[in-house]
This record gives sequence, C-alpha cells and structure tokens, in this order.
Amino acid sequence: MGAESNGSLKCLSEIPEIKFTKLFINGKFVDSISGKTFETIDPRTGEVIAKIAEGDKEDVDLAVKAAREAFDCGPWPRLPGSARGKIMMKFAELIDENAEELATLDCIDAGKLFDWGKKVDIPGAAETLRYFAGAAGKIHGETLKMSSEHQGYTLREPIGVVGHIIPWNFPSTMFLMKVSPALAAGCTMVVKPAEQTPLSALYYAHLAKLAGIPNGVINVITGFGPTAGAAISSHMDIDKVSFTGSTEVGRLVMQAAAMSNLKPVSLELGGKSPLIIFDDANIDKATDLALLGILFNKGEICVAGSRVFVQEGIYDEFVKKLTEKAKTWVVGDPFDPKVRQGPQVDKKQFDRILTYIEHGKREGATLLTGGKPCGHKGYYIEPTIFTDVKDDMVIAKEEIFGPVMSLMKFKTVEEAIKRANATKYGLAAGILTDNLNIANTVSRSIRAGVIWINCYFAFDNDCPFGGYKSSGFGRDLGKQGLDQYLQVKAVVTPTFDGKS
Ligand code: TXE
Repeated sequence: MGAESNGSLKCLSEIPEIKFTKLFINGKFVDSISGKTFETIDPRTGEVIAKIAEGDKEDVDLAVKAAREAFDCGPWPRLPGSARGKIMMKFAELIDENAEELATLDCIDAGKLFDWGKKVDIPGAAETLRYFAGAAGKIHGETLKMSSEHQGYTLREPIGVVGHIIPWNFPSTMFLMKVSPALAAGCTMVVKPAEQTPLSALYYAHLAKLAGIPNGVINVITGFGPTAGAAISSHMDIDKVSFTGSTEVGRLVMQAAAMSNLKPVSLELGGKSPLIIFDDANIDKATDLALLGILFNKGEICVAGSRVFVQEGIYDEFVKKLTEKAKTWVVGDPFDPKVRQGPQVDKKQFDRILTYIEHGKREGATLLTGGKPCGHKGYYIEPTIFTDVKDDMVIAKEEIFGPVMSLMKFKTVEEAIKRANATKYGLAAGILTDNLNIANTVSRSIRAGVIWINCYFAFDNDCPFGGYKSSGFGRDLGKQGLDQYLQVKAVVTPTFDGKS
C-alpha cells in the first residue's frame, strides 16, 4: 500500500441519532409532497445513515413561495443591516456551540476529518457568518452630482429570492459561504445541499431558526440535481442562482436561468490547478505543500494542486522526498485523530477516480506511489502520484477530484507559464520561489482567480474566491461576495431650476 493505513480501517464512532431528515420550508420541517425519501450513505462503510425527504419541483415551489413572501412582506429585508447582523452573530454563536455535532455529521456524511471539522471547518463557517454580519450594517450607495438639472443617489438593494445549489465536498463551509452574504444583503433563499451530504444543511436550518432568523428567510430542500436543483435554476420567481459544482452542471444551470426569467447566476466550477515549484524553493516545504495540495480533503477540493510542475534542478531530490512523505500519509477512519485522509464521498466518485488512475497507467504515466483502493469496505483510495505525465494526457487535463497528483518537470519560467495556462480551467495556482521577479511575473501571467505565492489553500473571508475560464464567474467571500446579492438602483431628482 502506498501509504500507512490504520490497520483494518474499522469505524471508530457509532452513527449518532439523526435529528433532522425533512425539508425545511417556512420555518418548519416537513415531508416532501410526494412522500418520497432517499438514503444518505456513510462512505466509511457504504451503509445507510438515514432516509432523507426527497424534494422535487412542487416542494421547491412551496419553498420559493415562502421565500418570496418573506422577501416581499417580511421583516428581514426591512430590518436595519445592523439588526440583521446581530441575529447572524447569534446564529454563529449557536454554530460554535454545536461544532462537535456538526463535525460528526459532515464526518459520517462526507468522510471529512472529524478533528479538522471541529477545529477548523465549523468554526471557520461561523466566522464567515460573523464577517458578513459585520458587513450587513455597512451597505451604502453613492451620491451623484449629475448634470445641473438633476442630482441622484444609488441604493444598494437585496437582489431578492436566491437559490443556492451547493456541492458535497465542504457541506458546512459551502452552506455558510453562500448563505451568509445573502443574509447580510437582506435576501431570502432556498438552499439545495448535495444529495450526498444533506445532514448538516438541515441542522443549520434548525440553528438559524433558533437564532431568530424569521420563517421563510432560509428554506432547505434536500433532493437530487436534475429534479430539485433544476427546479431552482429554472424557477420564474427566483431572482438569482449561486451554484458550486461541476462545469457540466454549471452549464445546465446557466442555460435554465437564461431560458426562464434571465436570472443572474454565479458559477464556481471545476479546476486543474498548477503548483509551480522553482529551483530555489525549500524542498522540505515544497514537498509538504505539494502533498497537502493534492491530498487535503482526499483531493475533493476544486482548487487541488493536481498538476505539480517542478523545475529540473531540484526535480530528482523533490521526487525522492515526496515519495518518502507520501508513504507516511495515514489513510483511515476520519474520526481517528492520526488519520489525514478519509474515504471518498461515495461509490460514484470512488469509481471515477479509479478509472482515471487506470487511464494514467494506460497512457504511459509512471505510477510512483498508490494507485489502488485500501481497506475492505468503504471508499478509501491510496495517495497516488504519477510521474512522466505529459500535458495532453487525460490525467493532466481533466479534474479527477481525488488523491491523484500529476508530476511534471520544466526548464524555464516561460515554459512553466505556458504549460500552467494550457488548461480550460482557471481557478487557482501556487508558486514556490523566493525570487520576487519570478513570483510577480508568473502571478500576473497565470489566468486564474487566486494565486498563492509560497503558500497554498490560503483562504480568508476577506479574499474573493472564484474562477477564470471554464472554472466559472462571480466571486464568493470578500466584498465581491456580498456584491453578488445586491443590486443598484439609481434615484434621480431635479435640482432647483430657477422658476419656482
Ligand atoms: O457534481 P454536480 P457531482 C466536480 C468534480 C466531481 C464532479 C462530479 O470534478 O468529480 O464535479 O460531481 C446539483 N440542475 N465538482 O456529480 O452534479 C447536485 O445535486 C441543478 C467540483 O456530484 O455538479 C449538487 O447539489 N443542479 C465542485 C450540485 O449540483 C444540479 C464540487 C453539484 O453536483 C443538476 C463538486 C441540475 N441539472 C463537484 N445536477 C467544486 N467546484 O468544488 C446536479 N445538480
């Protein structure tokens, strides 16, 4: 096996009682109109955790009706921003108080590391809420002098009823990354979590209610993409859709938005991000970052550093160190604090990753470590590194979304830039060098939404996040994240015309 595993990969924690399994509409947990349910699966074992209400178009209609009512007649958009901010602060406090339970839900539903969830993901999600709670009272327009006959001002108003369609790889982070700025702006919303990970979203709905967020402001419809998700993107009474997921589905969401009411969309899609390591980089740090870049969250992260370019002067030493370190990377039950990599989210992703690994072997890349599943049950895959990867191989071009690194050697700065940009994606890039000129030149030349110099995964609520090219458009987080949920109205009045 390419990495240490915790022996039999047996499960460390029993599945807790699942308190919330129904749709959340207008402040109440309700069954779906059809009465249908679907099973959410524990990727550590492949066993069923719970049956969850399966929302469809009619349920989305009810949720939109509640959100519309809350927007058109309810208090939320009409409260002073600072008052919304206070309620959001309370919501954040409740998230912190329930961090252990929330981390447990994401751990069993998505295979995410429990300790990381409890200490980083969940408190981080609460911090996102606080960041936007602070912004809620600071939403201002401008005054416009205009011509001599008129003057005007702009109002920045909430965009209305928002549909959020979110993926399974960061159920908590994604939920709060989308919901927080929309709340701050004064929007009301319908959230559809991914079918693989519905549990924490329903828990957040419960906490939002406890915090005092009025009924109808946050509605959660659990269910599948082609039914509940499509009903959101094509809904005539939803004013904006914010989507994170695959590029293929992003295209469908945009199409549905255009063909229904022309609602604006923001899309955060896939990636094939380059990490470029120059000869002067510290090899110890570079190998650590390269491993983390591809193995963090089992490679299920849109900004994974999946293409690692290493300059020829340090290439051999880099490969040697990277291999040693990869072999000590512990794969196993995500409740175990020693473990660094849990199971892939579901059987579909597990099979998809293994198919890509086979592709890599068939196309002639050299398997340096890993390449196989591990454990007798569950969806665990060894940390996998390919060398001798050519830019036109499938594993170098397509998003694998798993623990699979493509390692490539380069000679010059110009070559690194050209090859790093030779992708349809443009989400993120990493550059490791102490040479300021190289760092500046490369960061300006790479077409991606975020560039990390001498670091990787350096996320912050203050830092806008989103893609270039087929990685989408629009930004989450930061000031730009709030702007997505606001629109500008110009109000114009005549000035004194000398006649009255
Ligand atoms: O994504 P989908 P999948 C990439 C990653 C992964 C691949 C497939 O490469 O291997 O996508 O994952 C909802 N109308 N990313 O199939 O289907 C769906 O229910 C409206 C990158 O799980 O895009 C879920 O809520 N909505 C990514 C959400 O879209 C639809 C994170 C995402 O699922 C829909 C996830 C439809 N027709 C996967 N069909 C990232 N950027 O981080 C599905 N959905």
